[in-house]
Amino acid sequence: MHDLKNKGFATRQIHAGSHRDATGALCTPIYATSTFAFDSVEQGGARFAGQADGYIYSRLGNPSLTQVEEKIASLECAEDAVATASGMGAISATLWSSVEAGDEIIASDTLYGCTYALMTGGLPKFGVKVTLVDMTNLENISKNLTEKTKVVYFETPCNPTLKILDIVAICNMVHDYNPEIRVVVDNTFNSPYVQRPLTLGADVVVHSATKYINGHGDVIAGFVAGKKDFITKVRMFGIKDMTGAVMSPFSAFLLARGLKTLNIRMERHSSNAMKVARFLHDHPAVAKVSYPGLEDFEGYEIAKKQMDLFGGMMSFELKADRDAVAAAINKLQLITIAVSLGDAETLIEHPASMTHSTFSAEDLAAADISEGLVRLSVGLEDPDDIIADLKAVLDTLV
Ligand code: LCS
Repeated sequence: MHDLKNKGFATRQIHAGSHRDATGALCTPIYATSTFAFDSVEQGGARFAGQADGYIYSRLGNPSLTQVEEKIASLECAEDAVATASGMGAISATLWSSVEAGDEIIASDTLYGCTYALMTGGLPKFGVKVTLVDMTNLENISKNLTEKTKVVYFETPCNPTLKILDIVAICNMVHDYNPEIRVVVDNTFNSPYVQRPLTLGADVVVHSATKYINGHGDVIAGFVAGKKDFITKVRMFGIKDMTGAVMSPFSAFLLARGLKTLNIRMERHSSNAMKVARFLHDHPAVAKVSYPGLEDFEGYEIAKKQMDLFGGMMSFELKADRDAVAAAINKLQLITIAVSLGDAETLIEHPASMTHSTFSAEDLAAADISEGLVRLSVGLEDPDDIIADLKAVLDTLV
């Protein structure tokens, strides 16, 4: 294969991981096989002992998965990456590979609802202490660091409030305290085209590839990217033994197809979102818009520093009570009411009753997820049509 090391992002998103088989097929086939034949018992033994290259069984590796793993490693500027069955598979395999009973995790207080459930309801059952803090104030992290801290975990922008956390500042502070602490960043809201946390000091990146990486709303998938040793541990322990969260070859095929247009999609998601955010910002029915590209948004300066674009996600609050907010959302014609994000279709949801319904009332308040908060994943439709759909409904509220 062509040496891609010094090639641009667009070239790598298309060509990285592409290994032509004997037929010369342009696109990597779907290797629909659970197991792989050995030439002899001895060869099988050598492969299991890690002394010989080659595939063994598809829970440990498969050529369709290798292709997208190499693409994500290249795009995230990582030594290695491993594909998982879902974003939650990536997060849980990463954490099971990082902590044991008695260890501590410091996590952001604003997280995707199921990550929050894992942190507050799952890991503590196995003797892992998880402390949730507002990471916009570094002191909240530093005062909780102990010799038992193994992982510092956050998303930026955070789901669903779009709060921005300073990757460089957090990594420097944590690694100054102890370079062994693993800083894990969930890069789902951005994709590697928009932000590359490993180049900013993070140790591990996790993704729900269900979102922008695939981009077409037809797959559940995830990735973990980082140093080779750790990714091998996630593959051979976190996935093989602990979660079994292996990606299917068909999902890998769809991801390879989606990734070929990642840069173009992210450019358009971002330019559409900027237009929608400006419209919402100026509408009298809207109390507040949280979009990283708006100059009066609290996270704007840090976002400008660490994100190459401002992405397709935003949240906003209406000057209306919960029932009026729900009634307004229910009247939209083009925009679809759905969880998930990063698809071609514009999706809208109400975090307090949908994606973040796992949060306790106190934690909803701590994370600033109000009853009036609405989250919007701006799609790839004509921006004027997205705005017209919102305007027709918002105008009825003033
Ligand atoms: N991380 C983030 C930031 C997410 O938004 C999600 C899913 C996950 C991890 C988990 O990924 P999955 O296992 O679903 O591939 N977020 C969703 C959301 O906001 N609405 O529906 C799913």
